[in-house]
Amino acid sequence: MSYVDEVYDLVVQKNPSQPEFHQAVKEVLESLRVVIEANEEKYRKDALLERLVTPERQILFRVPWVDDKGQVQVNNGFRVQFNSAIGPYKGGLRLHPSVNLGIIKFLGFEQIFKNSLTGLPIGGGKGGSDFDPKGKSDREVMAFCQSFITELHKYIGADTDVPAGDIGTGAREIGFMYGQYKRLTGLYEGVLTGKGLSYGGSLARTEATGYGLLYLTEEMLRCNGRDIKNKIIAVSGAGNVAIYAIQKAQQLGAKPVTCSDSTGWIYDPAGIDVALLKEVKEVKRARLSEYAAARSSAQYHEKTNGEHGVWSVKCDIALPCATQNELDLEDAKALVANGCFAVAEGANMPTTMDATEYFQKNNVLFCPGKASNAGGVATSALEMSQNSERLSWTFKEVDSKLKDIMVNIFHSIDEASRQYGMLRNYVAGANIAGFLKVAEAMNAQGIV
Ligand code: NDP
Ligand code: 2IT
Repeated sequence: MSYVDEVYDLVVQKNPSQPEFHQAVKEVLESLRVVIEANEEKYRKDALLERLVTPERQILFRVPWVDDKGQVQVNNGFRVQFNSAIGPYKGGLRLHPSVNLGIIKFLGFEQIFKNSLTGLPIGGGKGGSDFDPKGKSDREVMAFCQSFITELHKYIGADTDVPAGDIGTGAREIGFMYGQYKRLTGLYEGVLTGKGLSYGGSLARTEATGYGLLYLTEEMLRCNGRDIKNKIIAVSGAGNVAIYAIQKAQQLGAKPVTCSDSTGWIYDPAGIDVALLKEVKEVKRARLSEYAAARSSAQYHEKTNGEHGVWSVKCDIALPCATQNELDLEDAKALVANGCFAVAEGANMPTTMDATEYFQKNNVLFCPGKASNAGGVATSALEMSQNSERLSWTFKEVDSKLKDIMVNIFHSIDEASRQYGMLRNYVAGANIAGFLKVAEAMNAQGIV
């Protein structure tokens, strides 16, 4: 059996009931097959792949907090410090009832390669909890965040592990966590990113993932003889990534016509009204039905299982920006039949493996999240730099660095796909380019 297959089997055996983690590992290992098989003996002797798929450290903890009725609640807390070969662990904290160890491990594993692609010195990590911030009062969210950090603060720090936002963790949650970290340690340091601008946050971090997604998409299209102007875009999600993806798409002259949340989706043929969307989701934290109620051009559809949702709309480009495995083979078929020619992932692993293969077979330009959504973590790394030098850069400065990083990422994945004879396979290009740097660093640092 080949080394790649052996290691994949081992991952399935040693990590039962973690299908998302298996899926993320499978996708990466399949891409690496050509690289590993060219030098199989050395990789096997060094157990490089076994070390790559095994987190350096996993921290699992209890998070007790008191709700507004005086009832004690208990959640599970997680931080997976996956790989520190190229820098301190870096990655977000997800707060969502679906969070379990397998989800955090898939996200942490993806983060290793994503962070490597940014060209910045950051290792891979991820964390979170099965706490659901939806419907909780600000005081309850604060109580949870303080309890979460009371335990986690022992394991993080500006030079060791720097968490940030993800699903359910935005500026409010980062603020509560930062305050508690500072209180416990007495340190005013860049231990979290995505901070508010008044206490060490970076301009453009809020916008970074969505903007970065569009910078990369624009470059991918340009290099394939296409133009983003006037293109119809289907976007899923209505959170941090989706909102700023929609905003930048409009600035680049395209027309996003959809968005979605966990309860339903919007088709707005006149183009999404970003100010209204922000009001509904960022300010009121309400459902998308309120968007439709305030805008006559918009149609609201309740979420129903088995229907294609936003992927049923005729579009040129699809940007999945909500969650993992939200775009399956049937959705991919509907998109291709409707003329969609490019897909770039804003979320982490939103496209199932068979849907990805279907896009590739049908010559749809497909960019995986670890490349196309890397703008968020890249700008987090820029926030770390600003915190270290105790300075803050202008919006223009950060945004222009972000754009350069995204354009460079596209070229490095394109180059890797060519070098290994898989032209336009950006999945393979991203996995290989991300892996080579991490493998070299691991190799140089010996057996650790
Ligand atoms: P938010 O919490 O801001 O928004 C998430 C959006 O997706 C919400 O509209 C939410 O609906 C919807 N959603 C979440 N889970 C589900 C689900 N199970 N079914 C249907 N809809 C769902 O998160 P982000 O925008 O930050 O994150 C979105 C994706 O992007 C995630 O995959 C995340 O890992 C990834 N990502 C985020 C980065 C960042 O900087 N924030 C960076 C790189 C990737 P509702 O409004 O009802 O909650
Ligand atoms: O998935 C991701 O890259 C993020 N949620 C952002 C992580 C970060 O450290 O900014």
